[in-house]
Amino acid sequence: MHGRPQSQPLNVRGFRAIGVEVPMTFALGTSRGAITKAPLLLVDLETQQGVTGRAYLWCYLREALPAVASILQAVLETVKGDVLAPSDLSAKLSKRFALIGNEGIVRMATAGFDMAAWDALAQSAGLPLATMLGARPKPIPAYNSSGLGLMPAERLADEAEALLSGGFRAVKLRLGYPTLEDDLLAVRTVKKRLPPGVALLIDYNQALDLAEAQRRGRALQDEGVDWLEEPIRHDDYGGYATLARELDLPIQIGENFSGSDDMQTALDAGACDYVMPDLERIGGVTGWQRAAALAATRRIRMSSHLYPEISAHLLAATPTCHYLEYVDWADKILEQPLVIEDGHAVVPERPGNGIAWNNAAVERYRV
Ligand code: SMN
Ligand code: MG
Repeated sequence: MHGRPQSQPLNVRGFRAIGVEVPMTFALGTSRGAITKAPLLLVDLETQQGVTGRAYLWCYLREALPAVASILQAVLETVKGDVLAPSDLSAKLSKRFALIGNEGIVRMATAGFDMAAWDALAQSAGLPLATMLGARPKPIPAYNSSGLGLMPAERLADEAEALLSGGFRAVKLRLGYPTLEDDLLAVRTVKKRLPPGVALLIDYNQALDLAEAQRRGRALQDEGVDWLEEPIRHDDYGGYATLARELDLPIQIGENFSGSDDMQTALDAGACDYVMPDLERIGGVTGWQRAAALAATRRIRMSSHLYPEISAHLLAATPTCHYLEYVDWADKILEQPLVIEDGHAVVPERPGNGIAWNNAAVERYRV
């Protein structure tokens, strides 16, 4: 025998889960309410061999942190001692949780386990996660989504400009103001300040009904925006199909796909032009790969939702890679935050997904 020693399988030993609330540089006003602090559950997956896999879960509400941590305990009871084989354990866990349902916080917990499991595997192989999935780390086009929430129009232009530092050539603006005229004012205010060639993406966070989405969509399609995200309730795929047929504006959905089955249903319905799955809802790295395969066979452009650190690795291995959604919301608790260069995410070359905690910051923001 020559070359490297054979790698050992890893076995699940336990979890550490710590809830933090990290102040955000820019408050995020959405049509569903404002967020000023990022409620993150930091997950350490310990293996019997001493390798620790890491991931964080964006929990939307502070109150969800202990709930997700508690489901992680039920995950542990199911997989403790098992060989760390994410696809196998994803099947085992979905069987275990079939009665409560593989949705919501159950899905978040199992996805967090899956993400951390892939990190541990990549670390033990000495490879960046992207390479474990078959790709070289490469620069991923990113848009800055860290701000531009709903706010008084006079503050929008300065914030749009601030979001361009790092060389971003795309930003996302939240809409869903009380009237179409307010939405148009926000778009025009931001467009006026953005240099030519910078893409503007708009996100309604499900604010409208179908008739109002048709009306606002028709008005917005002449404003030079590059996608229209979640104008109506996330699972109304019939309504989305109508919008996708009628509007010239590309329809973007996906942050609420619960597993790749939802994505398949949406694509079968002709609900959208682009997709943007969210790691904790699509089912972690394992679920993402299934979604990426669906997008590839249908030649649909695929972007990420949140989790820029892990998503960068995944998009490197996604054949129809479109945009990485960049947010800086975890930067303060990471030892090495994701680097943006010339508007692109730099996929780190270090083994694993590249996540390590800044322990002093974790103590400061712990809840
Ligand atoms: C969003 C993300 C996270 C919290 C609230 C809203 C938004 C997005 O839908 O796509 O960034
Ligand atoms: Mg969105």
